[in-house]
Amino acid sequence: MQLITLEQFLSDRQQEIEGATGAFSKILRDLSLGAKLISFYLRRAALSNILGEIGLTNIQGESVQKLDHLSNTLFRQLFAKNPHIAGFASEEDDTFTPLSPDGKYVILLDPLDGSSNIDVGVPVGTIFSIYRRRTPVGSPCAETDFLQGGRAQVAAGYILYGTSTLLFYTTGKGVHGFTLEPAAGDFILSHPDIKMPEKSSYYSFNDNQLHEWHPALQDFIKAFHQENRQSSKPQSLRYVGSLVADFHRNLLKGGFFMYPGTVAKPEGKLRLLYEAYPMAWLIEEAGGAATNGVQPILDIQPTGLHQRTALFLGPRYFLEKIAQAFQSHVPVAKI
Ligand code: AFP
Repeated sequence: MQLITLEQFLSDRQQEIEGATGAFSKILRDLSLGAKLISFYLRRAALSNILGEIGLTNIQGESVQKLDHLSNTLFRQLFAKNPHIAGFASEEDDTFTPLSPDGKYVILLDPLDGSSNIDVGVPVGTIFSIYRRRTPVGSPCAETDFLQGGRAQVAAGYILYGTSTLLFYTTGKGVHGFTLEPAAGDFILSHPDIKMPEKSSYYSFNDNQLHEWHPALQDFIKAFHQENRQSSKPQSLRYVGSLVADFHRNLLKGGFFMYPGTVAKPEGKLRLLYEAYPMAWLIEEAGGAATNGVQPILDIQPTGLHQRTALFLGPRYFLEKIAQAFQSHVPVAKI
């Protein structure tokens, strides 16, 4: 097996990004360093007294775990030293942090996604997305640099802290995956240019609010279960509750994930900028699709740093069926 490190891969592919000067590679290097450190902390978390809550609530109204705080602080410190990064926005912070005025890029991060799983040793992840800034280099960055829309991403990816530590990313030229070789301390190319299987093996969603979903989706899921039960190769339910883990499994094995909204709260739970945009780009690059039920996620215009969206990720044909179900549904009041 030919060993290609992330470092090597990045330097070979630097020209993929128009006008790249090595700045982008340096940002991915920071992300991979953060990943190695978080992976190390997670493995000995119970022994280092860093499990549990910190006693604060974040902008999302969720209680902050010690490891959420540690990961957010660690990445912020790494990015603050990188002259190429003009600003940083995190799911954990109320607003963005301006960094180097001379930086060309801004970075958005969900530093530890699935953190309610940390205390029970279930995989968690980091999700990132990188944009070229819109405001002039040499000035402090502004909120508009972070609200560019999913199609303006120049790189997006995730780190999965599971049985192995994996880093998957795209720059719009396929999805490439690397596995941390702990002895060498390097990420090694393990999944070049992966494509999502067209056929689903799994379906993943939390149905505790099923009775509050849009009636079209309730009907669709009922029909799906019926069809699935009659199939000679039925799909199985797999739901971890960490988006990175659920996404990663479905990407490699084929599957469909959804976190819909309810009639009362159609925007659901997941965050457009920190979770939906990066995962949407990755899945499109791997041959799948991402919508909010009807509209491609990457076409949604952002209005705020902490905006939420319903999220459906899976094979293209399946998401088309869901969109049709929503579009052809006759509201009860109109019958
Ligand atoms: P936490 O970071 O609060 O654990 O939330 C994780 C998450 O944002 C995403 O990773 C999961 O897919 C989703 O929420 C799980 O939400 P439910 O617990 O409501 O199913």
